[in-house]
Amino acid sequence: MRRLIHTTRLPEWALAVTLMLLVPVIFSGCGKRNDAGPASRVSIAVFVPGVMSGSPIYEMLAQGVQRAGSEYPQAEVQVVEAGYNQAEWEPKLTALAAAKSYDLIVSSNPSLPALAQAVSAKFPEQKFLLLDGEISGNPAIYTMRYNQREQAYIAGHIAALIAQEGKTPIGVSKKIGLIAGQEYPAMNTIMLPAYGEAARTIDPAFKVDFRVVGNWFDAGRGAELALDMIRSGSAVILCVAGGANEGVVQAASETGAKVIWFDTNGYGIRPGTVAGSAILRQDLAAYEQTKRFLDGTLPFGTAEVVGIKDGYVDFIEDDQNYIAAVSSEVRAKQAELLRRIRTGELVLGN
Ligand code: RBF
Repeated sequence: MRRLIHTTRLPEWALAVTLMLLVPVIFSGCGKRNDAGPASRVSIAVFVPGVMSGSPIYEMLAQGVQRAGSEYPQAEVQVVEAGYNQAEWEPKLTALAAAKSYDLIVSSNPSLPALAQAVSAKFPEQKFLLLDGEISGNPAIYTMRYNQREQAYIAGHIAALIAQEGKTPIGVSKKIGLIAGQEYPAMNTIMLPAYGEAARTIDPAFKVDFRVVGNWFDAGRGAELALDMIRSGSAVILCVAGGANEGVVQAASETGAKVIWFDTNGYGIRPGTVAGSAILRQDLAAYEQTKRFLDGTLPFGTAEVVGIKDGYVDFIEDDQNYIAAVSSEVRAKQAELLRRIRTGELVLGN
């Protein structure tokens, strides 16, 4: 492992600017340094491309890395929120690598591999562990991407079952909604198509109303889009919009519409309104892969894709709020789909 304390040729003002840019929000592992001295310390930065609050995928990222760090006395973990201005991500990531203070930078987002690749060209010694993205062949970068075709498929399946059953103010409907924070390749080419494809296995007439917030925080805009969708006939809406999800849930609960939650178990957020949770075990992935790094076994240069059979993508069926919100007929059909995927009877690809 590289030494934590080192000499740097950056002028003092550059260092000050770097530190200001990197507003550290959480420190953990402080005080856990062992007596062997700084040479044995391992410093890990969690680079959050956005903010954690309201985005379960980032909350899980930080939790997982911190949990791994807490199991190794020599490890220290620092979480850095890069904010919503995506133009600032590359300079901020560059500053983090330029500081030469971190043995590993951990992050999560489909846009991170390209950014890390650019930073890696300038700072080839900097190691990256990237989740929810994919790149292979760079000896400094390891990636783990989730099978989001499966995740969106199981979400579309339950959404269509509930819409078809018609126990909402709209009645029987062949239209389901999807609200995304922004358009990006994984959304447009994987999640949106899989969501509709699953719905059309329930009835080929199903259509998807797809709307985009334009950012990952505007709950007011999320609510507006959801209300408009409900007025146009979608009573079940999948939300993948970070902090804007809150507005979608609010609008749905006021109108009796249903929300399908993505990434974490969302039933408790608004019992009765949240009627499905298609999750990623990003906390587990972050924990396990950080541990592999700390054990010296993380296979840098490789890219893994994991899904339902590996236990990293799932649908939560045993939550009391799900059981109370969704009829036993719909739950039985959803359970049957999950069984077929888990046993390999239905292979969705990725
Ligand atoms: N998901 C979030 O929950 N919060 C975010 O702030 C967020 N920002 C993103 C920014 C970009 C540029 C991209 C490509 C995706 C972003 N996502 C965000 C979506 C995230 O990567 C993932 O696709 C979803 O969380 C669904 O698993």
